Amino acid sequence: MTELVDQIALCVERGKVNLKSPFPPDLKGQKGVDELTREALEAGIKAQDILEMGLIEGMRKIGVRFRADEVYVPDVLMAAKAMKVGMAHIRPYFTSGEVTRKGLFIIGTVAGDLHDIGKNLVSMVVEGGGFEVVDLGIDVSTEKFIEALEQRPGAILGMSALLTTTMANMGESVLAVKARFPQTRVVVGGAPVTENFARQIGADAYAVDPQAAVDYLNSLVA
Ligand code: B1M
Repeated sequence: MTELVDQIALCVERGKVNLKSPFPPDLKGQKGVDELTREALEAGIKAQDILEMGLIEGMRKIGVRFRADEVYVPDVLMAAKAMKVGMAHIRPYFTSGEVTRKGLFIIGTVAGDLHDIGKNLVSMVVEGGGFEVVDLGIDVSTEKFIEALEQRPGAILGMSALLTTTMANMGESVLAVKARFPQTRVVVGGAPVTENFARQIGADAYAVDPQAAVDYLNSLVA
């Protein structure tokens, strides 16, 4: 069993989607996450174990390697694609309650800001980390963040900003969210954002990269 689950983790990390996928070239002609996840379920391995020790573990590894500059954005995108294919097989077990997610994460790029490449990476890696993710997209107003939290109380909130000009909007949104939902945890990130700035605007955490966001979320649900 461990071997099959380890193989799933490796295929997620390497972005090997299925037998037919030509990427990565050195795994051409080999099974990918699609076939291996199906086989693991058929072999009676618990969906929760496949999720945690296979799919999530693979995404964790790629997140750590991305942080270390050993891999780049396309590698994370391929890993997320492979993860998604595996998740499609696990999804029915969420519905039945046999598999549970760690928590709910709402994320958006703040008002006035259209940059979404980094935010999308965070979304994917957090989902790969075992959380349900609601992505509000770009140019998200304070009202939209608040509305999303009203609909999903208990969610953890993430905000991304890429412009020095929109960092101010991030500050306003955090302030308003905290006034309305003092118990909501807010994590912020994006190229111009710093630990110091996060503290100044009253955010609960600063994440330098997607894996740091996952680490923070894990610390909240541990
Ligand atoms: Co814009 N842009 N851009 N841009 N753009 C930057 C950010 C800029 C630094 C370029 C420059 O001048 N050197 C500059 C900002 C300068 C500043 O504010 N000091 C800039 C500017 C000025 C602008 C415009 C104003 C240009 C203009 O129109 N005159 C304009 C603004 C539009 C707007 O938002 N209102 C604009 C527009 C655009 C495009 C639309 C063309 C395009 C965005 C496309 C898209 O996102 N779909 C774009 C791009 C691509 C860039 C650069 C080149 C690349 C950004 C990127 O995607 N990086 C950027 C210059 C650069 O960074 N080299 C630039 C890759 C991505 C993986 O990294 O987003 O940092 P990043 O995300 C990282 C981390 O920051 C972190 O994790 C990610 C992975 O490690 N992270 C989080 C991000 N969010 C997080 C949230 C978390 C945790 C971690 O928790 C919640």
